[in-house]
Amino acid sequence: MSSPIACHLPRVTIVGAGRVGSTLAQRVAEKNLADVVLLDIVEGMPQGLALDLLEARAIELHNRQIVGTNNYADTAGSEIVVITAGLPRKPGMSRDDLLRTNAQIVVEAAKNAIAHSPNAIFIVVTNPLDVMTYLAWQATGLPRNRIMGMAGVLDSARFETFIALELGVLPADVKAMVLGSHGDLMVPLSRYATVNGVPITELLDEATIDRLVERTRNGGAEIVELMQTGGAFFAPASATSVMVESILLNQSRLLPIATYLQGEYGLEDVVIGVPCRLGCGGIESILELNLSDSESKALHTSAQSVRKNIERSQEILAVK
Ligand code: TXD
Repeated sequence: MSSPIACHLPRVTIVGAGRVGSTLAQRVAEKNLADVVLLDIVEGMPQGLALDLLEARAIELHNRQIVGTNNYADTAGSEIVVITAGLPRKPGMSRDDLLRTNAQIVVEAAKNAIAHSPNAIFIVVTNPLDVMTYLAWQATGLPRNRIMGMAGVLDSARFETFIALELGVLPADVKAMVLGSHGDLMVPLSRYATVNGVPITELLDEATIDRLVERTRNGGAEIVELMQTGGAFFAPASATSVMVESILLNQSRLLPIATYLQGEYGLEDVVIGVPCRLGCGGIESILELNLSDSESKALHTSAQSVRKNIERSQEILAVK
């Protein structure tokens, strides 16, 4: 046999092999999208998860490589880096404490990852999402098209789910977009939500839509309340895998993505969720929708709260 040709298969690094990270690793490998490197600070854990995922390959019928590691050198040459590393908020921990802890983790992860994968596109998942994406953008010095946050795809999927449940229709037939920050101040755009092109305003009364919007805003908290220990991870991993797929397969999907704004929607120097076209170069363009006064006001209120937390994070990181 002649010597094998060296093949370069796309590689996705996932920093943080917790519930979102490990579920994402499974999705990426089983969708046959890329080889996966799972990195965590806990020794042995990502290695064990990688072995478990490898052992499922014969059953799931794919041949993607999955490596678990504690060493950034093993992530070298990744096309995509997803950052899910962070700590959950523990009892007695203030929001500021959480901001400090996760800011340090995300900044360190972003710097280490970019050092080994200078051409990667970064997707941040760690909360508070919009602020962490801003910090990772700052830490890497990447152009804004190559670093983004995942939240809107998840929040939109939740809105779509609640609309589908209410109407008794196939969830895949429902299309909706949620903009703004990831939290209480997110901006679900009911005016643009449809069931196979039919606006939901034709199908549901205002009070019902308001109820579904409220449930969407509370989507993460509803799951935390039920589970008691930790939060959602299946849908967050699915939402992130859609972004990974759109980049690797150059699908140019129009998705709500947390991105650094430079004047779009009248907003500057802030990261917030807006519709973006996502392809192999990262964010290809930002779509500026014609928002109503109340939608625009809600987006600005959302951005102001992110801006406040960005400023707080700068103070925290400056002190250390
Ligand atoms: O829509 C969204 N953006 C979100 C965000 C949806 C769901 C979850 N969201 C946030 O993602 C959540 O609030 C957390 O901030 C992250 C990860 O959530 P997950 O549920 O996966 O948390 P885990 O299971 O606690 O996993 C975090 C892992 C854990 O294994 C830690 O050991 C690891 O992060 N960790 C680190 N890895 C590498 N390097 C460092 N420094 C580090 N510190 C912790």
